[in-house]
Amino acid sequence: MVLGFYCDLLSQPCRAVYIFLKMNKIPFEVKSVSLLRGDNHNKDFRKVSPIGRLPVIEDGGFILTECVAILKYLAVKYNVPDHWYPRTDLKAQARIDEYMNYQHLNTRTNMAMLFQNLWLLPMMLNRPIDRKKVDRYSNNVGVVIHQIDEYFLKDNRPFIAGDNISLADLLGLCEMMQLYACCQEKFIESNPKVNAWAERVKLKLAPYFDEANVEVNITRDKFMKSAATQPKL
Ligand SMILES: N[C@@H](CCC(=O)N[C@@H](CS)C(=O)NCC(=O)O)C(=O)O
Repeated sequence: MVLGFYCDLLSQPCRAVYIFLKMNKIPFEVKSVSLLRGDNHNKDFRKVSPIGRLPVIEDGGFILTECVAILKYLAVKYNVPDHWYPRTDLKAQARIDEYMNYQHLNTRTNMAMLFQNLWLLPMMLNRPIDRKKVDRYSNNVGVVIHQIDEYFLKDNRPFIAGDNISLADLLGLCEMMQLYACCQEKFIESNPKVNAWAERVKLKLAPYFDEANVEVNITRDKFMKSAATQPKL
């Protein structure tokens, strides 16, 4: 039975799993769940995952949530090239795990919250931007970019775990695209090391990176139009 992939490409971890599946030519069937429509709260989806969040995979009746667990499972099950999640180089594997543990409360939380406070919540709830929150998350995003530069890319490593792309780089860049969606890519572009890393990761993920980010570009266009109508963003 073909692998079922419950996803919405508006979601960063869904984009990461989608790109990984495509890059590794793993056959899958998309089961579209619209987050904007609230499909993830439907009874049918709750039967698949009572947690109600994306992404989810279903492999012959085996349901798995959480993008990190999903990516590791797929990497092992489909025996993908070792650089994604090395099996024998324990230190490289640990470096990838280290970033993936760091990412949730650092890269993901702060970039997602900046996006939500600058765009999603004001737009959906028709309310003004909460400047204090935007300032707080902007500040945190600056700290995260600095930490990625100083620690995860130290010694001028081209990628987080060394010389080749891994799950850590894939997840990291997919989360950072939330900055691009709300025109805050200055945080990446103003850091030469992180910017060069982001460009390297995009090249490695071509052509699926662009394919997965179509919705991000649409969101960015909408954000730019709305920003043009506001006195100060
Ligand atoms: N820790 C989970 C996070 C999953 C998650 O928060 N997904 C979001 C989309 S990016 C979602 O489904 N949100 C819907 C909701 O919380 O109602 C993972 O990494 O897979």
